[in-house]
Amino acid sequence: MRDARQTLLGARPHRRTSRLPIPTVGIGERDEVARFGRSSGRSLDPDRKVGTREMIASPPFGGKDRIRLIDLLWMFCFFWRRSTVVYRWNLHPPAETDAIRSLSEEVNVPPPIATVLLNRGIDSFEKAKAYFRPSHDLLHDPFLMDGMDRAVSRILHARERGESVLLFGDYDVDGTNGSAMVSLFLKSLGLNVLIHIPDRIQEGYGLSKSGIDRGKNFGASLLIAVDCGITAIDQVEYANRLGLDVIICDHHRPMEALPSAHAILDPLKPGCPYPFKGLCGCAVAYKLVQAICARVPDAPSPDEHLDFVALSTCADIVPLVDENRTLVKLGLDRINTNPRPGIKALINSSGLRAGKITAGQVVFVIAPRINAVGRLGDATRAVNLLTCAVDTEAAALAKILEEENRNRRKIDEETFLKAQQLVESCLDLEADSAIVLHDEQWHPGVVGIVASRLVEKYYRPTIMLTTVDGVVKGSARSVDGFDIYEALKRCEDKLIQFGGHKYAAGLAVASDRVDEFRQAFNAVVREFLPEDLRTPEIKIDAPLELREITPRFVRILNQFAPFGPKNPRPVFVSRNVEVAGSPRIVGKGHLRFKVRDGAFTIDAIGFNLGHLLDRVEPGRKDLDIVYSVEENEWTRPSDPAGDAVPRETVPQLKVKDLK
Ligand SMILES: [Mn+2]
Repeated sequence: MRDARQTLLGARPHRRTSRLPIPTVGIGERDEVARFGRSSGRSLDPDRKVGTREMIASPPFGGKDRIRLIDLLWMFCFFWRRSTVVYRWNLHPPAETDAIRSLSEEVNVPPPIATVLLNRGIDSFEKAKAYFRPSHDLLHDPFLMDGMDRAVSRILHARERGESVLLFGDYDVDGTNGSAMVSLFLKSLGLNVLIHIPDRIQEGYGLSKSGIDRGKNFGASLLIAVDCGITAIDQVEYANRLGLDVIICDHHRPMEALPSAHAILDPLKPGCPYPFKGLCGCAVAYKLVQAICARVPDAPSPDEHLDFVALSTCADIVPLVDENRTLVKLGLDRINTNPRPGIKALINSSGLRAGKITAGQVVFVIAPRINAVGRLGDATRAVNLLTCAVDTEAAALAKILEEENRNRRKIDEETFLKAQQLVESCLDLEADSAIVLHDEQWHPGVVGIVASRLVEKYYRPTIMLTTVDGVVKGSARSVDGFDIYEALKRCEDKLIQFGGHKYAAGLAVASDRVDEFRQAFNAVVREFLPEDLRTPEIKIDAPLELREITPRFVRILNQFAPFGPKNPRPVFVSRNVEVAGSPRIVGKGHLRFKVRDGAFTIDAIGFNLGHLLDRVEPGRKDLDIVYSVEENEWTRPSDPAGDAVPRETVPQLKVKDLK
């Protein structure tokens, strides 16, 4: 029962709307666009603004023209549909029935929830309690981190002697929050602090000699690096020569040789016995703060800095398990009950609702704003906001971030369109396993974000390169499961420099070796990217009958938050459900419909799934859907914004795919 109109609606190219904030990451961070957003398939004209309503309301063509148009649309639809990314549905192997039953009874949750818990390694009452009620006692002893003793003693020594400290942070959320936190903390101990955040374009990532010189002129005799430094062998040497001791708080992978720092805190350092390896840079610095507080009787509680740790942990896309989950939970509670002026201002200026901030909002709304200033200019502007103690000043500083984020989005959009043209015109999408693009004009601040968006769209390891001072530099982003750092390592002889993580890395190539590198990288990806990682996967926790979605079920599911990598929102599959009512397209290509199971009916929304409209035929009874359960909150439009407004929440299915 598809008429031309519905085919047209269904065939509309779709993409993530430009209004949705795009997560932004720098070197060494995992971008979660692919995880949170939808792959948009291969749209031919993504910025098509032809409103479907316009076309329906005024068909300017009749007779022959009309047939031809419909044919064209049909061909277009066929081509486009064929090239849409297809997902693998991967159902988690079911746990033992006995285990499900006993955990379900012990924790007093419905069996499907017990199944999800078991999938995540939570198999006892104690573990479930720790999971649902993360608290301070789950934080590890900071002194388990190798080098902690030396770091603490050196800082206390600096305090006694009234030394000045140079704080050297990275320009992303992790680095700026970490610097803001350590700076406020050291100042509260009475130390003199200068923060230096390197300029992304002039100085690049990590410790720089010019920054060290600045610290020397300030009179610093101690340098603390936050979220960088683990590979800065020459720079640490240089600082030592100038008479600065160095303490490194980092979480990036060390190389074989370590810098000659006074103390190195990095859970990934070989031999470091710290039990959790997934901390972000700011969290490593927080462990230092915690350790100092344990040694100084009059120190303020380290808790007041957990808001910084929560923002960094969410933004840096580290796994939200173990200690990270506790840090984020406690930090978000703080942001939601007692936010500091800078964070409050940022929440207000970005249009979020204070008191309800989630990990997802940090990733998609707050983090891009903090990152924007470092992408387009001086990231110290973010530190100034984060450390600001006065509400009115904070509001003015937050405006700057808002403005720069708008600028960043514009550049990002233009770069993406250009990159996309290059892919469509120069690349053989069948034969090329990877994408390596270079344009001298691209803004170095956005190449990482654009690489992520290309991964989302074309689903293959992607490198975006630009030219800075005659050197070709850029960012690499990977697909799920493929270690792009290792891939770059295999092309090491073609590179000047590279560094980062499994999913995101930075690199520099000599300008006359780009083609050579492109071929080498493509060959490595062709050889080492297994077939099953070439299409995106939807991980499904458990099958579910729709009628099991009771208000209590939804309440328990919400307690799985904060959600993030390694702790995603639970995903269920329901088979043979009935389509109820009349499915329709809403917004920019989103699919809205209802599904029914006996007498139970529930709303469903599929973001960017408008092209699947013809699969949800009204009355169809054998629809298979994969979804998470979320609450849709309604505010009556006539009510003024404010917390006293009565709001209704209705559970709905957020559909990820359907068959
Ligand atoms: Mn980091």
